[in-house]
Amino acid sequence: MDDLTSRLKRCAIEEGLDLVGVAAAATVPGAPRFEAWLDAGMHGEMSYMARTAAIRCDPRRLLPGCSSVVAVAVSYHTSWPLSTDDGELGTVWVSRYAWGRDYHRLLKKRLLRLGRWLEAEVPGCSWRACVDTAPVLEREWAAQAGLGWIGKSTCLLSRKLGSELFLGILLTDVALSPDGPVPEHCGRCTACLEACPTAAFPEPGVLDARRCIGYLTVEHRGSIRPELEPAVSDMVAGCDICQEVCPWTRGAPADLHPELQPVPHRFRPRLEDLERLDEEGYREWRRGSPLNRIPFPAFRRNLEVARRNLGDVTPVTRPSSD
Ligand code: B12
Ligand code: SF4
Ligand code: SF4
Repeated sequence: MDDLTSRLKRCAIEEGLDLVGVAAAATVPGAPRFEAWLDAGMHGEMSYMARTAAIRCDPRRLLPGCSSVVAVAVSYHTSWPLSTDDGELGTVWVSRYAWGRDYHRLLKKRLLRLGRWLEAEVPGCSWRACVDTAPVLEREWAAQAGLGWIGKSTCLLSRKLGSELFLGILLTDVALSPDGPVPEHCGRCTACLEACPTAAFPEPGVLDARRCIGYLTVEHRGSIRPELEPAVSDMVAGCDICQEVCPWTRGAPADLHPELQPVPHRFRPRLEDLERLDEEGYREWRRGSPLNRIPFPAFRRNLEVARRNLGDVTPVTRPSSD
């Protein structure tokens, strides 16, 4: 590894990023898999995925002259209860990724500082920081950069940190020393495939987004198909099950970042309290989180599904007998 690459990696760790690796920019090896996924319509209503397919398959189309892809990850794994643990009666589940601060902003800020550091070292270089919303296949690049492997759950997993990771990418025209991919360590495990409540994996490593609760509660507009409703259970924003059952995630170190710890009102909120929120109240409830991808009507739909699944579970306050 050259000196610039090792200093860049040190800077990334000092900025609060847990994992960092480098890949050489090229057409992504998984491009045919991605195209097959689109052709099968598994992206559902996420038409932006198909619209930007060509750019997603080659980062040099996003940053002309791109030579290196720096992939970073931050762990959001916490020691707080699992979605399948018994919760207090009448409460619902908000996915772990939305408990703390918005990861888009958090990672972007850290990546922007990393980009500025690189620019100070190599004046005139070009770079671009991407978190989630840019047309980049982030998991693929994280795997190419050796951060971990792509598991049967389709998540990027690290032996050190499990899969509850937020990913970010820094594209640059600076030639850095690439890391190679690491071997996969799923072995014979199939826990994620078996645990998925909506059977969203047509085969290991392929996710039909149209069946995923992460899609149905966040990206999908309109009503949820009645046959999938019971499996959505009490989940009103995202789903954690395929990661919570993963042995690598279960054994991972927890609570690495105080800023990603749950704010109390997003950990197992009471359904009744959420049902009372008007649009303004909803905006306040989700403020600072990544939940702005769920518009109010879709959130109300999620609450209605949870209400049908939970039934009338509001605890009754009885007059005292003494
Ligand atoms: C669209 C999207 C979704 C969709 C579709 C998910 C999917 N699996 O495709 C929905 C809404 C369902 C979703 C759900 C979730 N998402 Co999402 N999502 C994205 C987004 C915007 C694009 C993903 C994408 O391109 N999908 C298309 C598929 C085909 O691509 P892919 O999964 O990356 O697979 C490629 C490679 O993995 C490769 N590949 C797969 N297997 C193998 C095996 C081998 C051997 C090889 C060589 C290659 C290979 O082939 C594919 C084509 O290149 C990314 C951000 C980004 N810009 O990348 C976040 C992202 C993938 N999501 C993320 C998260 C956290 C989630 C949720 C946990 C949120 C939640 N709690 O509800 C769930 C997890 C569900 C799951 N099991 O994947 C994280 C993933 C972190 C991680 N550790 O992997 C990302 C990276 C966002 C971020 N910046 O942190 N998501
Ligand atoms: S996030 Fe939930 S619904 Fe989606 S694939 Fe994983 S277990 Fe299945
Ligand atoms: S649960 Fe098992 S099969 Fe699924 S991603 Fe984790 S190790 Fe791989």
